[in-house]
Amino acid sequence: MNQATEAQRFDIAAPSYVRHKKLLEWVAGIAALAKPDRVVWADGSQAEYDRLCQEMVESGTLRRLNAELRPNSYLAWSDPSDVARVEDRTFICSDKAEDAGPTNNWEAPQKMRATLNGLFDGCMRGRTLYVIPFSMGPLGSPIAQIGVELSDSPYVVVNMKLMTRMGKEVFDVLGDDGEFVPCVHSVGMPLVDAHGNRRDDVAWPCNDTKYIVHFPATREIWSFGSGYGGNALLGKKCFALRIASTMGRAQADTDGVGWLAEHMLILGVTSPEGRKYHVAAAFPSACGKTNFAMLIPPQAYKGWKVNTIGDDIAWIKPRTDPSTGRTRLYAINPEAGYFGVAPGTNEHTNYNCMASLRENVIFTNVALTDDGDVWWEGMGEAPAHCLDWQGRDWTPEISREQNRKAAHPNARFTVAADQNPAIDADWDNPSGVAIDAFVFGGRRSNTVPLVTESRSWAEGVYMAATMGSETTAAAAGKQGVVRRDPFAMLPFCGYNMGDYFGHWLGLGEKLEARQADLPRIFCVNWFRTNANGKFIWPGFGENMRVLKWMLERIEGKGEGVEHVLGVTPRYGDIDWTGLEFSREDFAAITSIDVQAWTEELALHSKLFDQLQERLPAVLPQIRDSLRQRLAA
Ligand code: SAT
Ligand code: MN
Repeated sequence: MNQATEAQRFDIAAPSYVRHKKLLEWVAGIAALAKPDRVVWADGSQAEYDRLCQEMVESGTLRRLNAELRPNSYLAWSDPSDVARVEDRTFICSDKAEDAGPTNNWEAPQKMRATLNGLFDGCMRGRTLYVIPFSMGPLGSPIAQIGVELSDSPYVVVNMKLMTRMGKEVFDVLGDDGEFVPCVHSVGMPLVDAHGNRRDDVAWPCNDTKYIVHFPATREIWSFGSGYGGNALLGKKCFALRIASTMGRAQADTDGVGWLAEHMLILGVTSPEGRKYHVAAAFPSACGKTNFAMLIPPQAYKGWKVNTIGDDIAWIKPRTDPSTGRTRLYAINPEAGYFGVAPGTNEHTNYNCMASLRENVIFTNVALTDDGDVWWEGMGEAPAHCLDWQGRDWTPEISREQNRKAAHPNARFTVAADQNPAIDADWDNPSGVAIDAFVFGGRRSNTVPLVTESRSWAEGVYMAATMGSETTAAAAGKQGVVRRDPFAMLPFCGYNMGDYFGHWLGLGEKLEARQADLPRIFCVNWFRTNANGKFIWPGFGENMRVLKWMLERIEGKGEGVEHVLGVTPRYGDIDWTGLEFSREDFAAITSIDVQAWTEELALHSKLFDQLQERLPAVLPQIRDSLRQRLAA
């Protein structure tokens, strides 16, 4: 706020409904620093959305798609250098390096602030600074939080409208002095230099220098140089995961328990008898998370229903129901839209997702067909000709000859959640839904069995902490290398990962002491392969069979056997109605190989060594007891 005096000269044109003095000063300070031509306060209306999209069509940032084939939808092609989150440019600037921990990039806050002040000085010259008020979670929900993003990107404004509850109603919740998370974003390409020389804009402005910075102590986010996804839509990974995870942990210092901000989908599943359960599940990227969130049960599972509450992020808090006296964990989806990967999505793998994308969508980096619609690899039959995500001619022949994809592998769609035909009736419930089970899943061609229920909360935390994923051929690096991704949170935890494990353990312990009904914890792996490298488990809707077994366990009816890692179903414990799946195949995806697990436990030790300074002692103890069971 040190620029506030200079800012008094700058007209930030605040509407009369904004009465929050600290917020007004902050906007004035950032405007004085970044020096935009004007300040525009986003109201979140449809008229504003339509106007900004039209402006971006005129400036070349967006293309309007064929109004008959894809009504009210747009396509953006980014700069080829700005196509994904930049983890190596993402910083957690806690006061002490140890609080960020060995898995995060850290720099001293004072040093980083100096860097950012330099980068942001004049970075919006010639552009408009948009003030974007948003709520993560239903407006006014006790679990929700407010953020305000200042951005010079109209693409960010329209995406934030789809992804969050964005608009002027947020100021009613905020009042004169409510708390908000300040988020500052610039694409980092001023249109006027310090001498007043003007340059032409480009379709996708960005900067080779990129910084995605979090200050946990002051709960601030600063992002420079990228207009893409989680780098720029600051409500998502930056706020809802990195900053919110630190908030949930800090709350434990006050109330002894705290809360959780997790990289989890939330689904509701209803049995034919009408019993409803809620599951929160964490998977690293490229493990079918969106498909699981929108699962369609197999035909033979008559009367079973799966509905989506969230596809990516869950905020989870304990609450005691006054009518029953039961303490449980309740979850909300802090987002209001999906920013999902397009390639691979089709009517067969994810019907509900495709149905969500029929209209009112912003596509980014997919291909444009000759009739003005979109296409991506895995959507269906390839068009004879289209323009690829960089606007170049593309045909199946060119693709074969030059090994060139039409859509970027990280091409995305942005769409409001309420377009999902399988949206849950409670997805917008300010109280959240009571979680019955946590599911953790990695991508492992061997070693990890189809499904295991942990024997205790602490063993469940152990399974989640040590989960891993094999790199696929598409990802850089060698195929089949296991990368640890604890809780699928490695790039998203805003503090020391050892402390994060401690927070999970502590929360469970405290709630157990209060006789709370804690969710069961399961670990799954859909990806075991046979000798030919083919997946053995059919996955997709058939995952319902595993889900059903979990629910039976919760109801106290499900049978299973205990093995080294926990409890697992036998062949006869799964309902196979409508699927031919052999005992041999089942044995292949549930077997526990002593040699492989001995090596696996050694890899767990490597992770523990990395985190040793803050690692809760119980985790290596659990590893040792697993080792003993294995040897027995
Ligand atoms: O770009 S996002 O961070 O929103 C999505 C992702 O990379 O997981
Ligand atoms: Mn994600």
